[in-house]
Amino acid sequence: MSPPPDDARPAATPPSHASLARLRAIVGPSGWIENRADMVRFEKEERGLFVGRAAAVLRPADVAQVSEILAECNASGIAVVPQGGNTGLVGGGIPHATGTEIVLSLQRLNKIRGLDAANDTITVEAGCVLADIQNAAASSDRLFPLSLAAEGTCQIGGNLSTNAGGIGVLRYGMARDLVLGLEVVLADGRIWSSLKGLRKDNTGYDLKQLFLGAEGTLGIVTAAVLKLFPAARETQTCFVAVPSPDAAIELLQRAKSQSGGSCVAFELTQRRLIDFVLAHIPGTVDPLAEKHAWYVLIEFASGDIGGALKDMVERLLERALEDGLVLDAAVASSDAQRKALWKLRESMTEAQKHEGGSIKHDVSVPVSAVPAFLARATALCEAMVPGVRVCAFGHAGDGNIHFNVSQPQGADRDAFMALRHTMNDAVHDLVAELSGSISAEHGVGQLKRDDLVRYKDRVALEMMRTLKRSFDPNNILNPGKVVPGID
Ligand code: 2HG
Ligand code: ZN
Repeated sequence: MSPPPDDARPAATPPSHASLARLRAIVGPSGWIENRADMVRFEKEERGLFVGRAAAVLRPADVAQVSEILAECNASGIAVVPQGGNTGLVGGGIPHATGTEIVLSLQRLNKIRGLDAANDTITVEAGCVLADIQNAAASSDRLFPLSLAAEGTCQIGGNLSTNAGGIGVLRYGMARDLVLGLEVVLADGRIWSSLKGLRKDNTGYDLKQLFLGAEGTLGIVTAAVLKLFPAARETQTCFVAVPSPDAAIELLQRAKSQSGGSCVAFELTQRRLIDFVLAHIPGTVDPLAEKHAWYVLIEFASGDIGGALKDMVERLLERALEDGLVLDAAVASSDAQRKALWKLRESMTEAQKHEGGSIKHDVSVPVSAVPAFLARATALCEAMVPGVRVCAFGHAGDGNIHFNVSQPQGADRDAFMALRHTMNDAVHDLVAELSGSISAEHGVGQLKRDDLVRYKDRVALEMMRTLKRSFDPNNILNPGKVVPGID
């Protein structure tokens, strides 16, 4: 099916010298980058899959400057590509190759505006690095639970704009579930300031949800009020060998029902990822003496320090071992051991880069369908390209699998990557058959925009286009991203 025709929104035009001069005057010399060498890092994603060209990179110092920039761009028809830590994987923060768009980096809006411990909230600006927010929460004996491998670099504005997931979704939900209030600059420069820390507010539409996961196509998130949770007093982290994905899902059910809500992470991986990590990431060690086909990294956390959590985990693993759901397990007995277990998991993306081309699928299916998905998707890809090395891992506790496929050893990288679309379509068709989603947590960006036509409900797409046109009639906000049929 081809995308519906563009209904003639005005295309973004190259900025005139006069517009560029006005934009430069808004941000001043410290917020303006125009020379090629300094712009390059804002124009490409780390994997090199998306490489664009910007007319200029603007680094505003505050929300007032963001507002002035958008007012100018809206009046002059200049397209704006908002960007956070540039750790995305779908080309959402990368300008097109036309050189007509400006990149709007939010990195200088990096203040923590306040923390209300009694209300369990923190108010942060879009450019705050995720790890800095976690640390600020921890220093007030609180937890900000959004956690993902890029947390030392990614920025909260990007996390919210892509509705990031990560390892804590099972217990705490996605980024959109962690937001109580937002400050957003609209396409025409108006500032919508709704930085309330309320858990109950039934005064009509929940407008903030429109901007969460919208990848900057409806407005630019400049600040947010985020939920905090009690800090954990005791943590149990287990690296568990299981005979199959079916056993893993059965173990998940037991972990959830027997742990009184303390199961915070449940990450599944096949052995190949562990081999890749051990081969390429210095300082990593295999936690178990023997090799097994599948593993889960499970973490439990509790506010209680009485040892009950440890006892519960021991009982759970013992019974699962007796019942054949678990083959072997290592439980971290120190913070250093815990970190070593998580390092294995967090290094998986990096380790795959050393094994040549990788065709990625960030997909979700109902948790109950994870084993069937893994078996069928593996068979499908192995039949399509004999010798491919399936690297399936991810957040099985919430049904999100990173089904990445590494090229056969010694194969030509470009020839393998040329199969990307064919393989994506086959895997995504299977995901659709299993009532899943073709983008679980990495977003849509440029990569999956046109795939939405094939997989997303027609009425849903019509509503998305209606929203886009009404919030951004001149199509200046991240054009060509997320919403198919509006260019
Ligand atoms: C993770 O869970 C990230 O580690 C990246 O979402 C997944 O490499 C990937 O495809
Ligand atoms: Zn992930």
